[in-house]
Amino acid sequence: METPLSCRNYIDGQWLSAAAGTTLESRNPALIHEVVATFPRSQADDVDTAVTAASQAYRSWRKVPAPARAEYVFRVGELLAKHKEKLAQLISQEMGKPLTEARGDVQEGIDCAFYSAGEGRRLFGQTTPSEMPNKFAMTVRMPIGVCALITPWNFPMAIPCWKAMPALVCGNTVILKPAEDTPACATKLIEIFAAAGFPPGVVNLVHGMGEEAGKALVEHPDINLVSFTGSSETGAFVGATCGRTHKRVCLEMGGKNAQVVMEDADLELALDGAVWGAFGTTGQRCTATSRLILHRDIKEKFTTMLYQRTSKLRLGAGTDPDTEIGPIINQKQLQRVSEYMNIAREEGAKVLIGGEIAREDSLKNGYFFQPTILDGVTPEMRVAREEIFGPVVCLIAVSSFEEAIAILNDTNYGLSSSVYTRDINRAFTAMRDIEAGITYINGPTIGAEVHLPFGGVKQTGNGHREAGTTALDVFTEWKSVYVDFSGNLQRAQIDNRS
Ligand code: UN1
Repeated sequence: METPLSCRNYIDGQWLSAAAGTTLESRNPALIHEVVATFPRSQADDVDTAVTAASQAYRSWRKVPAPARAEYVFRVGELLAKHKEKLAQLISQEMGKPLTEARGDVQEGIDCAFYSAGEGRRLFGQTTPSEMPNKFAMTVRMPIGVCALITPWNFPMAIPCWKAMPALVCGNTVILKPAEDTPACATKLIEIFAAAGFPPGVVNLVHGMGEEAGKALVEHPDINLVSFTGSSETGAFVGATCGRTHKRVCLEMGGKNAQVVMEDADLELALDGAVWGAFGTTGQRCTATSRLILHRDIKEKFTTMLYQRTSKLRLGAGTDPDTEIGPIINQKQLQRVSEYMNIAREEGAKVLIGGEIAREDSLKNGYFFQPTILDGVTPEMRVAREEIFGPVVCLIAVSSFEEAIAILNDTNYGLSSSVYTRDINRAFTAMRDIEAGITYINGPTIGAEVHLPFGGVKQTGNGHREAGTTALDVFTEWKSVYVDFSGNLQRAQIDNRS
């Protein structure tokens, strides 16, 4: 076993232990005896040091021209590309996803770097006429200040990148608080930011537990914005705290995403989409397909196809190139997925395949759960309504397109959605009527690209969209500027009226 990586916080350009000297450890979810990294268990005083550094750095960083700020981010993209393979290996080891997907995670960070860097030369505002003569009117974007970025373990490279990169280009300073399960990934990522040469205090990293370091960040009076991706429970706390302390907050939380397969669909294509959407990343994406809404005319055939494909999926460590399905992230999540199986059975759903923790010799030292299909699910069952975040998909039968869309929408969440059909009218109806932030036609619910807005409606989020140009609206404030060159006092609404 290799020596565990010793991770530190990164504050004001320096790698530091927690002031109290306490540490935590992360483990390989495929081999739970293997400690991947130790990392600081930071407390409120460590958070305060980071906030002070970030506030200080903000004063000058906001004045660095945006194209120059963007060049640092571009360099991060180049370095991520250079170290892509090594980073992907680490993601597989610490988070568990298969290498191909881990490479995708890093690639999403690279894409985000190059896309965000381009914004440094845009950051467009608008000019508009003034109602008064000899007066210009325009809008400009201003940074917000010190941003706390609280990120999950499922995309340990991509999600910190899609928050930090636009935030930095917009002129903010950032403090990343990554998930406790993937501190080594966060450390390697921030080493790359450090190597890109940002001035001290512009990019900071504070490790620790959500209820300690995370909470202290959200409550800190000098944090101006919190961007959070994670569970609905924690999101509710973050949102309430930011509401009380008047911080801007961007929340991206759960999903209960559905893929509809109509009777006119290309079933092979829909099958590929369903398997990837439901079991890719072991179902641990907020965009994962957790409901398959199947038209009755094809349900039996499609279920057989899905069963056969699912039965062949290879479970294993993400670092093994043959692995298709990696482990669940930790014991708590494994327990949660198992408990949903009991709930499903009690409610009358049928476990068609899977439904158990994998006990094979090669898997028993990790948190492996068999890919699972639940049949006979009805929309009111808890398994059809609550986010499971594991390799579990529920089959729901419908008799019409209208019924399919109604059931798809019958959820408190609204992140991703998908419809497989060859009927263009149905495709456009779906686009109009589905209540979700993302709709795919003839594609799976996962796989969003960084240059389009990402986020959801209802309880998935709070109205913001990260990624795409809308990320700029998260990380900037608008200012309206009037320049009067008339040399007179011009009273709008008064002097230009008789
Ligand atoms: C997430 O699970 O929080 O669209 C993010 C996707 C990925 C991002 C998922 N690009 O599936």
